Amino acid sequence: MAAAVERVRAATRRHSERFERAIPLIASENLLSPYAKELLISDLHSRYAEGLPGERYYEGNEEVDLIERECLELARALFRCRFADVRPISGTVANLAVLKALAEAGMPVGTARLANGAHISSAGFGAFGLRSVRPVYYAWDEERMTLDVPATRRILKEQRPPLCLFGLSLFLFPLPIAELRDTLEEIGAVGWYDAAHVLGLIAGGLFQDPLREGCAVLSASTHKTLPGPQHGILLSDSDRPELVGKLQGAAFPGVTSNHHLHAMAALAVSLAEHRAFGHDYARAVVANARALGQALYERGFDVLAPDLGFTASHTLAVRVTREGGGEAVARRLAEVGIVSNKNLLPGDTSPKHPQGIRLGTPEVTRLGMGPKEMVRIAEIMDLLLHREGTADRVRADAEALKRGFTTLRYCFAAGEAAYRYYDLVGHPPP
Ligand code: DSN
Repeated sequence: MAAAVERVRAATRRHSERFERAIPLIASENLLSPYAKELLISDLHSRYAEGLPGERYYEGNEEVDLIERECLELARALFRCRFADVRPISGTVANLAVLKALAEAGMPVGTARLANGAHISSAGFGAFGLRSVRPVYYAWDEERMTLDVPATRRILKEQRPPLCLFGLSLFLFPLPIAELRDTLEEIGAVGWYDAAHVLGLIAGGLFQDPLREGCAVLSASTHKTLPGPQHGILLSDSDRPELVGKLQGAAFPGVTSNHHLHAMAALAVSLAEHRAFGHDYARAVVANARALGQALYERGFDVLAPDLGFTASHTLAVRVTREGGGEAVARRLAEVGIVSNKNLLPGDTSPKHPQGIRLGTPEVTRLGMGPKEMVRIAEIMDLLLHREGTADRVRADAEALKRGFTTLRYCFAAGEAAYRYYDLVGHPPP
């Protein structure tokens, strides 16, 4: 038993040290601040608090009530809305809550296709399938990597889905919700925005403002461009109590029992930190993504949407057919310490063998990298994938670049080591 404990502790330490050396470019990942991280290992982790503040099913929740009220107030202020619920324990669970609240079996629900960047929640094997709703696919403009508005308008008028999901996991550009708003109103559809990827950009005022553009409800995870704990959130600015009531009932008891109080407390800290630093952070994230796109493009990479500056978010999509396809390229990059993921691109049919990779700048930006370092990352990728640089040489270059960037920015208590979680715990590291 003790040996198993040591094996797991040691593996976790090796994992952390690997990421300390690596260039982390997964668009959906980020680092937690020291104040947020300490709450994840607090006693809150051991407790239950079903229900809402002041209406619990367990005793001992006085401080939990205070934390939850604080978290809700921070969320409502940051996103300028009347309603927040911080009980979904992940983005997918938040999506399930929306489907439970606003959909029923057999209902047509608007969404993008997976190959055009939609999240697996929209799939038959995901949350849509679980709720037995029928996807109505929007038309896609491959050049602009967003919805084709006139064609989507026609589809919506024809199929009349009562619920329309806007949101992507390959989220390069804002979605044209304001342009489709009149159509949504005409067919009586509720607009639903999955902001998981771009939550921190929205809060920073950098992307789009879906609650003002025509979406009644927003769901999200809280650990991507919003650098919080792995958790979920629901937001709405609706003044319709029955909508809010349905969302609350879906969050609990619909799709959660306990809502992971340690993560909720960490989320409160992350929201407060984002109020202080979010605008500067979001601006730097997007500037870095555009700089990385440009630098890769100049080195012969097929970065999507070159005429539009590659991206307006934290994410880049690169077609790597010439370099061996998404699976091989993501693996070769990981072997030298550049961590990304293979990704479906428009036209792809096999999720296991897609033509793309997805790159994101949330984590490298949080560590203080800027456009100069984005050029350096592009040079290193070019060396590996176009100039036959040896793995050892490329790995050494990547590690040398990373060495100067292991402290966190854009948070209180900045400057702490980002990956050495065991420094926080107070007993000897494995
Ligand atoms: N799987 C996550 C992503 O990488 O986009 C979203 O849940």
